[in-house]
Amino acid sequence: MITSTRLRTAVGATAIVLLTATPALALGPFARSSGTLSDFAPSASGPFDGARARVQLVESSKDSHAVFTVKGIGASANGNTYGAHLHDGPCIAGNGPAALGHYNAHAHAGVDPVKVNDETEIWLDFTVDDGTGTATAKVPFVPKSGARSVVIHAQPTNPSTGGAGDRLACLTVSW
Ligand SMILES: [Cu+2]
Repeated sequence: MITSTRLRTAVGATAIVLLTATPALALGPFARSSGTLSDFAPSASGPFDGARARVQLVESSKDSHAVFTVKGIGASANGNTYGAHLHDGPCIAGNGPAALGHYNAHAHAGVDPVKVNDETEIWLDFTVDDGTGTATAKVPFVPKSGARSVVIHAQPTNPSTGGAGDRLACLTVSW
């Protein structure tokens, strides 16, 4: 008797878990953007002037996968690695601060202390090869909708701090 009851309970619990999980299984791309990069220093020339980029965010269960590609990067940047991240704010040419800080899942969820790493933020550093850079990231959260941006920085991302130097250019991604 007891065994049978326990089994039924276990089956019931499994069914509830599946029902609860269903809304999170909305698979597929939820954010996509492509276009010419916006320049944070329009008066200065740089390797990302006129370069084009594309970003796609895809949800799978509780994870997100991001793919970021930049094309048409100036030859002076070949072989260099640049930090790039999903930022909270919008992409506005000539206005680096408008992009705000990194999108951080702990900050958005009210987790304290906020950890900064490649699982709480979407880091998309890329190395330029023949004018093209590509990066992918997988994180265990789905970023909340908003008018956001991918920001390209002058340096690779420091894994301890998330810093990557000056902001060079950005791409709008809004969903
Ligand atoms: Cu950044």
